[in-house]
Amino acid sequence: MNSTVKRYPQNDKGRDFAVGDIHGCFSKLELTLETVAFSPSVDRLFSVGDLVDRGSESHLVLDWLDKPWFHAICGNHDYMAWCNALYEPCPVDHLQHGGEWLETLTEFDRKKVGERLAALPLAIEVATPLGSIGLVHADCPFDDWDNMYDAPLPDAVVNACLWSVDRYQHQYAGFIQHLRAIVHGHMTIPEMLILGNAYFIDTGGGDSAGRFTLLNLHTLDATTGPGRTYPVLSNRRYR
Ligand SMILES: [Mn+2]
Repeated sequence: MNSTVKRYPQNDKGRDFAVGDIHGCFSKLELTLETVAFSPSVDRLFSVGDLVDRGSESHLVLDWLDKPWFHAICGNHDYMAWCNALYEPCPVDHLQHGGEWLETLTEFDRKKVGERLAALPLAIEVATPLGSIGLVHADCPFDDWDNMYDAPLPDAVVNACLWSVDRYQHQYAGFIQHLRAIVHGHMTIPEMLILGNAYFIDTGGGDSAGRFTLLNLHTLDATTGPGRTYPVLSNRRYR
């Protein structure tokens, strides 16, 4: 697991957007990018992880990771997928979480997918004119972002970053210091939710029942793409 924070310098030429869990719905993501007139020559798109599983276009993930304007962190599904792809032990059964697409790949492509997803960083930090913005898939188990630079991060911290639902479930609104905002996916909700300086932006774009939210990292304004408003589910823990 690549448990590092990857840093990106400020984008002075265009806009930066973050998007929630994609889950192999890349065509729908393209339609969503059209709604903000996304310009690949100057704009950048940052994914909060869960690029693959469940959706029908997971096999396109390598094409997307090759795009120079597209940057992603590792989500719990990307983690399950690379463990499965590289025949590494995994705490959960990937096949029961939408991983059957891997079985359709050639052994060559399966290895490439595994290596590429295994290289995704656990976190990203993007410089913006008003301060740095962090991206972590599920939760940042610290009150101070600087702790993410401790190396090596304990397994419990890595697991929380990938899987935790604590901040959301407790509606914990504490601020993470040394960061303008942090962006999470993982919890699929009808509308973007802000707790302290944490922005939960997964509005189910990676599901036929939802739509993508694009968060502009310079303005922190959110734009929703085509699709329906994801329903309120009382028993859904995480995806
Ligand atoms: Mn997730």
